[in-house]
Amino acid sequence: MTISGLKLHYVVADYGGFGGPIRMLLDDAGVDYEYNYIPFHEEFLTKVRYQWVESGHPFDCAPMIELDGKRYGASQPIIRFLSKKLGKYIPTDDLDAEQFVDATTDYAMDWARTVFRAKYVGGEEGLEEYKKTELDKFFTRFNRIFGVHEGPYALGQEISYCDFYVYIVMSTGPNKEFIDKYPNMAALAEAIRARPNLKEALKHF
Ligand SMILES: N[C@@H](CCC(=O)N[C@@H](CS)C(=O)NCC(=O)O)C(=O)O
Repeated sequence: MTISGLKLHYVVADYGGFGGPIRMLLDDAGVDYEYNYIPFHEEFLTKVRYQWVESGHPFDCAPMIELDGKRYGASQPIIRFLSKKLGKYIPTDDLDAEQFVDATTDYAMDWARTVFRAKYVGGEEGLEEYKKTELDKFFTRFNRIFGVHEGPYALGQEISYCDFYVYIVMSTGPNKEFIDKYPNMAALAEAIRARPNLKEALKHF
């Protein structure tokens, strides 16, 4: 199925955060969409989220998408919904593989929250502490997860939506300079960087 007239609302100007994987997937699939960047503190927290709720959308966090006159909330549910619509990026006839993709994404969100907290709450000190106590734990975990199937992607030769989450989190903050120390992560980075439709997106990392 093709997708047209999609609007994505999110609070980070580029490809970071929980909206980034959705953007990468849409770019990769060659889907045209409108990206509505909403400055978080100035507009989203003070105004926009209340407008959404007042107009009947019960999920007051970003990202949110609008498609065919309807609104859908939450990063992972949105990306699964889009993958199913596209018939790509999610296994359709293999529940075990689907669970693997889902679990990989869930663990990537744990990693994302940890690194975001270190960066935005802990500042320089938080990042130093993160590098000492958490960075290797997460990289080692993901290097193991990506060793299950014969890569470069989590499921092997075929890309799935979890690869976008993992690529973004491993490129965030201090993580980026450590990618090459973990061979399966380096292979994922190389494969993602070689995808022609991602050229523009990758300029932001
Ligand atoms: N479960 C949601 C949560 C997303 C989320 O926390 N978004 C942040 C912006 S990155 C937000 O809207 N925060 C406002 C709040 O937590 O009240 C998802 O995964 O999309």
